Amino acid sequence: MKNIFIVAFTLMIGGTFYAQEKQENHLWSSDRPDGHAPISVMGDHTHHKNEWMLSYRYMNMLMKDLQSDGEEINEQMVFENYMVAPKQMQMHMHMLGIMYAPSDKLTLMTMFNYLSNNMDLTMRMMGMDTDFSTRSSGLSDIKIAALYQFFNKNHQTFHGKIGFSLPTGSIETKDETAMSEGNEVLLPYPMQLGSGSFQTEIGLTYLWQKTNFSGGVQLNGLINLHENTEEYQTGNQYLLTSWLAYKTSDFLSLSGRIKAMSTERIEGKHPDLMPMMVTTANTENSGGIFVGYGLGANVYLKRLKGLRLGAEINLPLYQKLNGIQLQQQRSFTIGTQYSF
Ligand SMILES: [Cu+2]
Repeated sequence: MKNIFIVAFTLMIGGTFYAQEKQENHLWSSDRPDGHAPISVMGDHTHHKNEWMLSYRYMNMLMKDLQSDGEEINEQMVFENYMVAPKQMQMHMHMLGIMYAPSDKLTLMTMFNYLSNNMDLTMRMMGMDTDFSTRSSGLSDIKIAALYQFFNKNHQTFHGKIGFSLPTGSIETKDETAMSEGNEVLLPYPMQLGSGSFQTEIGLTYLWQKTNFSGGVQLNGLINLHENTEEYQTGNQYLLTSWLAYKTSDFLSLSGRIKAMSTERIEGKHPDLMPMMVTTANTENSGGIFVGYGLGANVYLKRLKGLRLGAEINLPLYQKLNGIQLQQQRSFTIGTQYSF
């Protein structure tokens, strides 16, 4: 009789452990190279209680070749209505991120971005072309956010994001232009470092895992809460992205991603910017739809306490931009993440 009790008790304890282990085995886990999304995706994962993460990313984006409402055009057509045509723009961004989880459900994050922009333009006056460049650099808008995990079971997890973007980036950046006769003048909208407005960011992320594959879907909205001090507000932005990753080993995964982004036009106008001067100073030429794809790789060095390296290249598939704008070409992101 005593033995039966011991056997039953052992089975019960064993069963409980088994059930617990089984449940743990069914959790979605970040403990693999594809446990983080491709490096260009933000707020894709949550952390365990008391875990910190530091991250650094560098992004480089090139914009080149003009289009007008989806149709490719040349400079000649720009000069019919404007004095200056943009030729190309390069954006470099350094992103420093901090994440901390006060609980398994809640993760807090903040991100500091340092931006530097470079635009090459051509001025046509009385049939004479003059090429020139403008530059801007500095701190961009600081972002803070909270991620809340709604569930984690069956190798799937789902979390929401609510965040704010603080108007720390300058909207008064100046530089010399071909027309400014040596004076520094206000640069057009795309060369400014911030939005000038408090913005709210709302996002939803769904993640799933199989033995060698994983993937995710993220929906994000960035919404301006008010007009800035210069009587305009940048366009609200909506992003939908989905990725698939293949885990080649315990330390390397490869990923493919699609991304669709819709940006609204700038509302209002800065009183000091003259829309006839250059296409980028006219708010009609802002916002649009961009669809692209990304190819990436994640490296996970578990022996170095979970140090990660990631790289992703993004290329356009389709873009229909409002008015006359430079088209987005390739962009490239590399980064590292360290959890402790
Ligand atoms: Cu993290």
